[in-house]
Order: sequence, then structure tokens, then C-alpha cells
Amino acid sequence: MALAKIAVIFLMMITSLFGVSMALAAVYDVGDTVGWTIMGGVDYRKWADHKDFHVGDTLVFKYSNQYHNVKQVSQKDFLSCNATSPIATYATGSDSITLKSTGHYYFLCGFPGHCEAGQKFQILVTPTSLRRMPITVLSPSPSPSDDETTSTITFTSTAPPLYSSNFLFAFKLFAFCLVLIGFSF
Ligand SMILES: *[C@@H]1O[C@H](CO)[C@@H](O)[C@H](O)[C@H]1NC(C)=O
Ligand SMILES: [Cu+2]
Repeated sequence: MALAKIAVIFLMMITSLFGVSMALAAVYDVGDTVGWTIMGGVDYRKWADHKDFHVGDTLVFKYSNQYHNVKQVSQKDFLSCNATSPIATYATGSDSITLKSTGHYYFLCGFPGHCEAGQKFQILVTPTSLRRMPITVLSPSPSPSDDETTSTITFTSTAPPLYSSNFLFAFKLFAFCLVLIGFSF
């Protein structure tokens, strides 16, 4: 009986932790249901706008590889629709690209005329939400005569979305504690 309780509690713990990590990594279908094409009237720039891309997120390109491909290129090549020296090429027709580092990513289709027709977009990948939690910065003392006690501690925090994930995490911990208490009676 006690063993069963422990097993259930352990399961709850795993799922709550898993839930948190799920909330941190997003999967984006490029062009949503239309996919990666020039026929669907998708404005890929608009599609990418107002989305927050973080390290660990995944882009999924779905297309017919007879007619399209995916090339990650430099900013210069992106601007001129030059697909001759890509950073990476994907051509399976169902490509999952995990964004492994921060910075700008430029994507275009390497088939003639497609990039010019608008099959291109750029994104800015920012650090994951967990790493964007408030950072504690210890400023140095204003003058050498001051001792450590006069040092100021300032809290700097970045963009607001992190609060929602912090809140979610706190909520899950709270829910988990409730379950734990429930099981101990
Ligand atoms: C495309 O890029 C390659 C390599 O950077 C360069 O040699 C070529 O001249 C470029 N083509 C055009 C049309 O700009
Ligand atoms: Cu194409």
C-alpha cells in the first residue's frame, strides 16, 4: 500500500517536471497548416513576426521535396536570395530544425524564384525562459572605504513572458505539494 503511494507520488513528480519542460520548448509548424510552399498565399515574414523563438524550440518545415527545400543562409545571402552557399540544407520534405543557439536565423527555399516570391523568413532566437529568470547582480562598492554591507544588490529582469513560465512552475509545485499532502492522510 505504502509502495503504491510512493509510486503514484513519484509519477506525479515526473509528470509535473515533464510538464514544465514541455512548457519551455515550443514546436512551430512553418506556415501553420499550409506548410512551406509558394502556392498557399502564406506571408512567411508575417508568420514569423510576433513569435518568440527560444533556444530549444523546433521549426517544422512540411513540403513536397520535388518542388521545395529549406536552406539556412547568411543575412547577406538572405537579402539577395542567394542559395548557392547555404549554412545548412534540408530536403526531406519534413524537416525538424531545433534552434540550438541564440541569434538570427535566415531561411529560404533554394528553388529558382521561390525566395524572390516570398518563400523566406528570418527569426531571432533568444535564450530559453529558464535562463531568462531574474539575474542577481552584485554591484561593486561606490568607494574603496565602504565595506561590503553598503554594496547594493540590484535585481534586473528581462522580458515579461518569463513570469508566466515562473508562475506556471510555482503553480505546478504548489499543486504537487497539495497532492503530496493529500496522499499522506
Ligand atoms: C551568391 O553567393 C556566392 C557565394 O557567396 C557568390 O559567389 C555569388 O556571386 C553570389 N551570386 C549572386 C547572384 O550574388
Ligand atoms: Cu520553394
